Amino acid sequence: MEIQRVLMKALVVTMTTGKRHVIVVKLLVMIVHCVLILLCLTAVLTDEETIFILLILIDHRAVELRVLRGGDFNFYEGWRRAGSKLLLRLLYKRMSGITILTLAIGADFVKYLEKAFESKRSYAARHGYTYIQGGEEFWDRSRPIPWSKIPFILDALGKLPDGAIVWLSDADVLITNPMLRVEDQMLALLPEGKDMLMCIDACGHINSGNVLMRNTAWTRDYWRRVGEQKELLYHIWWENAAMIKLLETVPNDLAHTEITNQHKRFNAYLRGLSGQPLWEPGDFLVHFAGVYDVKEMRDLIQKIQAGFVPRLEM
Ligand SMILES: [Mn+2]
Repeated sequence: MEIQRVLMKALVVTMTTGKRHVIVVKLLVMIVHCVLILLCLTAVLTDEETIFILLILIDHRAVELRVLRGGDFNFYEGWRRAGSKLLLRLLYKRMSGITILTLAIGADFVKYLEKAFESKRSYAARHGYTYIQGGEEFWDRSRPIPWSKIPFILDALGKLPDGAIVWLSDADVLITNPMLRVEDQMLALLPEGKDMLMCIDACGHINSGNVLMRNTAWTRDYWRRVGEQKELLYHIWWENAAMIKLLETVPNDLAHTEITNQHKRFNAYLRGLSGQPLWEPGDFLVHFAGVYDVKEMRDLIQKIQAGFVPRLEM
């Protein structure tokens, strides 16, 4: 709030002095504008503050140009249009660069995991990510519920632009350190030429609970084919089993996928094989993989948020 007040004051000063044709004032105005633009490009301000400031800046420059050009209205309008277009492009880059997808189906599930969803909602707001929580509209009742992730993912990938970064995160995932960014915890591990990041978890398996993807033709096709693995419909790992099967049998799918063993960085557990690092306070998130009772998950969330470090039996 304090920063917003300072910015508003700076804007008022530039607005009222900008028309004086004094070179020093002009220079100061330019510097203030540059600082404001830099601020807008970082994540210090909320999206609303950013839009507000940039629109005023564009308008101010447009008015100034109009004065300089002797009231050429077309030029003024053209500048405004071009400025708004640039602004939208900049904001798009900042705001919708990363999308978090979480599917939550079932009244009990939604109720008992509310703190986990809230952790993602506030996490996304803090970093300017988009959080999309899918619900029963994606429920494919012909299959066990986890398979409904696929229509949910395909719907989101179909709407997002090519190249968008998407983090698919299970409902049983709690963000425990919101200061850490997806860019550092996950995106940094995904090489330029690959489209999907998964990890081998603390139990030694490739796990689909937290997956980072680029929205590409391959990614959309891969998920469509995951959904076609009907012989695995009742496998205890559901769609995770179908994902692994494709990675094991289709070399091109494996070539597009980065598999890391750094599970603690973005898919930490409360249990694992001996010697594997487990979730600790300060870690990015905790995933309650293999816990099938939602009340148990709720109790674990409460314990963790109260500062405890619970462990589960293998
Ligand atoms: Mn899970």
